[in-house]
Amino acid sequence: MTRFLITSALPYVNGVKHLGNLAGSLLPADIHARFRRQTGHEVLFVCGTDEHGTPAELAARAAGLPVALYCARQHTLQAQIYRRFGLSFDHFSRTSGAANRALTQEIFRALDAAGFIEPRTVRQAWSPTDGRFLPDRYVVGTCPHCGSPGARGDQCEACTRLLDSDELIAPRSAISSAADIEFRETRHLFLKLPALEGRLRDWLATRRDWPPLVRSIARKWLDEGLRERCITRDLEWGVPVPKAGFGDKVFYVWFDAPIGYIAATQEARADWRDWWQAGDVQYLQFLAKDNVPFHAISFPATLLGSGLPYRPVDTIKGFNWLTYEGGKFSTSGRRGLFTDTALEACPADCWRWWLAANAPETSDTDFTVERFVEGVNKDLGDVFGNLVNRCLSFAAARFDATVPEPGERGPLERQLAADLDAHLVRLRAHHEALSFRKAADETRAIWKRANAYLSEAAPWTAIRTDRARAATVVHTGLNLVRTAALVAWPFIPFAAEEVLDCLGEPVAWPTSADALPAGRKIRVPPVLFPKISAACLPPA
Ligand code: B3M
Ligand code: ZN
Repeated sequence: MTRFLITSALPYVNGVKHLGNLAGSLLPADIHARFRRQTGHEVLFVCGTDEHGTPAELAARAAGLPVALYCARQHTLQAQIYRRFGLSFDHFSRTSGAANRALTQEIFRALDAAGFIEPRTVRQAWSPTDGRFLPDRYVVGTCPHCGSPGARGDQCEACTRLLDSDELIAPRSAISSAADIEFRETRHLFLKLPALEGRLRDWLATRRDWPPLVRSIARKWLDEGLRERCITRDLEWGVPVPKAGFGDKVFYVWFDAPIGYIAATQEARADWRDWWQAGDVQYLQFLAKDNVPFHAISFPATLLGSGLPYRPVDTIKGFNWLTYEGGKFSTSGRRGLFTDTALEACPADCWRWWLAANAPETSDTDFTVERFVEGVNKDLGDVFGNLVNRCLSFAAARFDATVPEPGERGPLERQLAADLDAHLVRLRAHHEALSFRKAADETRAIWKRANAYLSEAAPWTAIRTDRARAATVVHTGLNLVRTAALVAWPFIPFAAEEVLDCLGEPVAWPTSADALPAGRKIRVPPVLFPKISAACLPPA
């Protein structure tokens, strides 16, 4: 038995997340955690809100709340939504917690003592009106490249070019709108990534099985040459920098956020060291492709450079983008479907299924209402729901809602068992390979195989002439429903548990062998997946 430490990228605290955030990290991490638990492994699945940085400060300001209170509320809101989506975190933490502060400072001190931190003087925007230095995102102005008036000091959203705040034309403060910006010299701390390049390359060479998307992004960063990265910011909200002369600064959000994975474990478990420092753990991270450099390069470099015995990641599963009706999801522009509205429109299982079956793995996936409605109605309504319903209703009507005693199995049952064995081997391999689309395809194939058996064996016909044969088919069919629900469980846990409950069965990994004892009482669930239509969803 291997132990699995599983993390999903920590969603930014500012605002309810959209379906893209769910599809590209939270959901696949949950599906994998469920699969590993189901196959008998010990799993620790942690996540949390990423609460520091300028976006949180700015959003709190816009909401008219102190940033700590704003974060606390948004954390609770997100945690509730994820629970309703069935995300089975062992712990959902906050990077603004005491554990993360202490760990971040500990790791920083170790890096500093090892000589990997360098103070540097930089020119930075200063606002006399606000009486403070402005981090890049606090400076807005006209983009020097495309002339867009709303560019930020780190990036122009209109043309996506990365910027430095002193390149902006007519810069203003995002806090006060004051235009009297000056550029002054100030001292910041830099992580000497180039000095860690050798260790990073050696370590990366041992990560042989990374998916191509992740490997190529990591290699590109290395080959373009690592640069020293500034890890401090002039903000009040964040982890204070424990170094003389830098007491008025905090760490850059991307420095403390991944350390939050360790802090979350510390909060969750007294034996947290066993997860981060012992040998028998596989550590898997799930994240979208824009987060790969931070997880494949800067966080491992931070840990390696610190010399502290924290485990760098074993496997990173990166995802491409989910797009929305042909364009980008945008949190700031409120474009796309958001997790709270999605839950009001359809049950969590519908979203989970579609987003996993269409996971943006090898390329981007376009979400359209039409494709969603069609996919959900077909797979969950016509295939899975129909299988469960026709089999359980028939058993209820003709066998007194009791698992019948089977007679001798015929060629149909023998072929079915052989097919199921092959399906289950493939399904397991796809889950182990973190191939979510293939795992969903295989799951659907099992549901279809079960339906095909029932249609062929036709207990509703057999019962007219041969009750014993009908009993064998119904017995086989009920076991098939169990198998169908068990393979469904990582994807659609709510419906799967409802079905298993009707059969009186716990969650387990299925085999082709029959499990239901003759004589057990069963129940018929209400229609699991009533048809949905485009009218259920908010208009694009
Ligand atoms: N909050 C970015 C994101 O959600 C960031 C991830 C942090 S993971 C340590 O895309
Ligand atoms: Zn621009």
